[in-house]
Amino acid sequence: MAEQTSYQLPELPYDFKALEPVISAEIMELHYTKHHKGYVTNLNTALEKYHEAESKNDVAQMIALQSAIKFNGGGHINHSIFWTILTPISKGGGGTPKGELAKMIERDFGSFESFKEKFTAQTGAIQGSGWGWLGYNKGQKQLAIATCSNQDPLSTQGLVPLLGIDVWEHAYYLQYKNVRADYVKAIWQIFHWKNIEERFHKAMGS
Ligand code: MN3
Repeated sequence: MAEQTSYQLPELPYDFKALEPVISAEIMELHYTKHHKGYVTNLNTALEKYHEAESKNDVAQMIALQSAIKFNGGGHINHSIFWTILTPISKGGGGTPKGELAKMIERDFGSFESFKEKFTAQTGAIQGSGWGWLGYNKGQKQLAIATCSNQDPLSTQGLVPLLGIDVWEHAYYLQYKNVRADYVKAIWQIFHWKNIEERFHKAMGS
């Protein structure tokens, strides 16, 4: 069998309780050690089966595995971004973006407040499980707010992900119960704008 890369759960850049009071330690621990780890494990299993099917020229089986690869691969990509665009309040979480990203948000949404309002409204309105994103459109050289269902990665909409909010119930229910709006409102206190600005510069440059 051909050599195959196995995906790993990335290290969490802070401990489980570090994002309190916005996200509880209990949610963080389950979210990271159960949910994200599950996507990684299932992605590796699906890819292993895929490579096996490929080696047998079993196209039907290759097609059958695509939804598992999309779902678990998307879950791995999305959560790997999510952990790094958040940071504890004590380490500088929250506030507003600076520099070129701040200017582009003003250009494309009118103001930071207006961006925040639109982003919060669209993300809060996602039906069922999904993600709300701020993405960069390289072709049009502009920012866009987008929502994705399930674990579809933002690249499926032709955008580079800069900032995302996981609105699956596993991300907030133990703490915020059914009130997704409170979670989506509170999470602005822990956005790691420095990381988001770095993603933006990388997206513009490449
Ligand atoms: Mn999640």
